[in-house]
Amino acid sequence: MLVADREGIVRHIGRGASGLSAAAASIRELLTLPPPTIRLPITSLDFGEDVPAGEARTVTLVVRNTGGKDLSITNLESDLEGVTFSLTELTVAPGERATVDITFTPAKGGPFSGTITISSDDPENSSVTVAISGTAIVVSVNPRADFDNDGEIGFSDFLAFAQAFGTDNATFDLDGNGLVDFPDFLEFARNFGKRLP
Ligand SMILES: [Ca+2]
Ligand SMILES: [Ca+2]
Repeated sequence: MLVADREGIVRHIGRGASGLSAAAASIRELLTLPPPTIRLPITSLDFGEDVPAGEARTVTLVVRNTGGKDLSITNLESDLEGVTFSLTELTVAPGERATVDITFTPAKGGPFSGTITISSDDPENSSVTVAISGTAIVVSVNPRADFDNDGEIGFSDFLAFAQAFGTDNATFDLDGNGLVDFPDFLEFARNFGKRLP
């Protein structure tokens, strides 16, 4: 009695009754689909060195199933406060991959790091981790560019600025050189779209 797998590798050689049951066991083993296997192409995610504090940034995590049965991901969580996931439960078919968007909103400036823990029904790796890191920056806003004082440097401010362009109106002369000119426009443009803290 000889049992070989699909690649032709001999899995069992035996004779007699005891050899038969051993052969049956090795055939059963070959016919059984391998369990789900979680694979992460990368084990660390970088959010970048320029995440504005208070603003959300999203990176994408790829999860593969290299096993023979459906992989059930039962939870994703992070020890870093402010991390959210596009989904925390999903099923990945054998040989397939899935993506999860991971969003982080830093509360303040400075480097940050943490860990994402993924729980699944992979019998060998029921819990795998991904390191996350990055640096948040505090974007400075010039409050003087909010000409109409509504808390936001927006289009209404731009209209007011455009009207004052070329004059000596001190309110719009952001660099204080005595004229509302192009450097003031550059400073205004840098602040455009931002809100005052
Ligand atoms: Ca405004
Ligand atoms: Ca000026």
